[in-house]
Amino acid sequence: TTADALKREAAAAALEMVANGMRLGLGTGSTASWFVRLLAERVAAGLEVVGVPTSEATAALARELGVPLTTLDDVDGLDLTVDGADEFDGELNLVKGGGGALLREKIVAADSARMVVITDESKRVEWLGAFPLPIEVVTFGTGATLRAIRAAAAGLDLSGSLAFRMDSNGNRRVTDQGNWIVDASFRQISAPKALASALSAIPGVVEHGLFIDLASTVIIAGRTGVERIDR
Ligand code: DER
Repeated sequence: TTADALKREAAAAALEMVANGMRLGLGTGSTASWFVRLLAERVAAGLEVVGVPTSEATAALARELGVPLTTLDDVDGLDLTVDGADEFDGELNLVKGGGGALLREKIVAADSARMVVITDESKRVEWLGAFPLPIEVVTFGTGATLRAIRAAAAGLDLSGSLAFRMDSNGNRRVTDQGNWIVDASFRQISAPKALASALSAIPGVVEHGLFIDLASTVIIAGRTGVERIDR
């Protein structure tokens, strides 16, 4: 499908930024999976890289395809993380977490010299927030955590419904790290930095999907070609 072709094109453009010997962060989601697949072809042809996966799903795909894996304990930081996004704005701030991997994705991205985000036009927004904001919460005391999220949002003139992410069995989705995810439908986040700080200050919030000042490049695959925006 065209959507798939656009994901593959964005992934291919990111692959051009990979040099021999690089230590890579491997993102999560359908676009990042294309990057892992194309990277695996280059590894099979002799490219020497190691990758830190941002989810068990990406780890399994990388292992299946023969991409050598390592951990953030075994390397002294990463050269480049390639990952997808659910939204990006004009300052290259992101909403991520649609695939439920936002905690490991942010840890890996933050330990990388550069973060390249591979997207298509559907992810470009003027204001973040049309995509419900994923917030990872510990499973203890979620009533208090949700009250605190509502209060923090209200303090920023935001309101919206909060819903636990559910799995296919109708249970609360459990992340790779054993936490739950609350999706917050804020609709339009006019002050993403302020919301990010307010959410991070809440005791039961482990992480949230606002990636502020982390992306160094966004690659956008469109019908007229591939656009690259550097921050
Ligand atoms: O969950 C995530 O953060 C993913 O990277 C998501 O934001 C993008 O997934 P997609 O490439 O399947 O749209």
